[in-house]
Amino acid sequence: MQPEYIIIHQQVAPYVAHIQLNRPKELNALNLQLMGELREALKVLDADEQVRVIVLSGNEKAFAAGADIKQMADKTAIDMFNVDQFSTWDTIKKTKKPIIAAVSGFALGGGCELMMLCDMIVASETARLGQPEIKLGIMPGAGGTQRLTRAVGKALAMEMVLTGRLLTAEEALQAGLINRVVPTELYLQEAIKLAAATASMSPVALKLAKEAVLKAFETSLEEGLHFERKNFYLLFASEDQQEGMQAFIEKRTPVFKGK
Ligand code: DAK
Repeated sequence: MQPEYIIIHQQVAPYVAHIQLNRPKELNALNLQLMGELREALKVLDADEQVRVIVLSGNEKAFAAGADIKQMADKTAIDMFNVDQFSTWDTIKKTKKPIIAAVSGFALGGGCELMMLCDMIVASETARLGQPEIKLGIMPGAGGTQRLTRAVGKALAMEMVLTGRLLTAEEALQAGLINRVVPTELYLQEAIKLAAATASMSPVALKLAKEAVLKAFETSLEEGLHFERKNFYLLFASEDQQEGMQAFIEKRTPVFKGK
């Protein structure tokens, strides 16, 4: 069945797919259906050999203005527990291929958390990022207190989470939350360019390298280094390692197969 709230663009560059959140009237508020469609699309693209990197965007006005407040407003704790949205978020988190967020306009609450689940972030100069849940009498629930704090440090994370203050794109860049800020008319193009450069690498090395970087947030240095070493050795079992090194020696561009 065709998804209603997302659009999937295949091969926007070699080996790059683009998922666009598409609930523009509601500023891409993340209702359950949209999140389910996103989860399923990512599962399919993660298994597709023609895709090595995924770009995730909204539109110029909004990446996503958060979880759908109207859908949540009358829910009880048990309703929330029974719906178990976390399994959807966990599935998204488990995507092995790199995801690059192309962010313009609002990325708020769950939208900011979704952005932070991505591996690199290209923002337009009009982007406004933050965790305004406190203004609704709640707090971030999908990683906002943890990933934001790890990215920007305690002082700024506390200010954002406790007062709901939004960051400009430039502030987010200075704080280390995002990779780059570009003029609004270029944000998607630049994200696709970054995705294409990434997709020209060995897909098997990309997945193992992504896994190792993410491990840094979950382990001690010693365990992380041990994990890195295992993934490093594993790549020497790949054809792509032989191709990459041979191509260097022969002064040509490598042709990676993901094997
Ligand atoms: N939910 C539902 N509708 C939203 C929305 C949202 N988050 N954000 C905007 N809209 C709707 C507006 O209601 C309006 O609809 P109509 O009134 O036209 O029907 C339409 O989008 C356009 O919005 P505005 O008229 O408000 O547009 P403005 O340009 O004036 O303002 C704004 C833009 C982004 C400043 C404003 O819309 C706003 O403050 N929006 C709410 C931002 C927010 O508070 N976000 C955090 C939501 S709480 C979880 C995972 C995650 C979460 C929870 C649980 N689990 C895994 C369990 C996350 C929670 C959140 O994100």
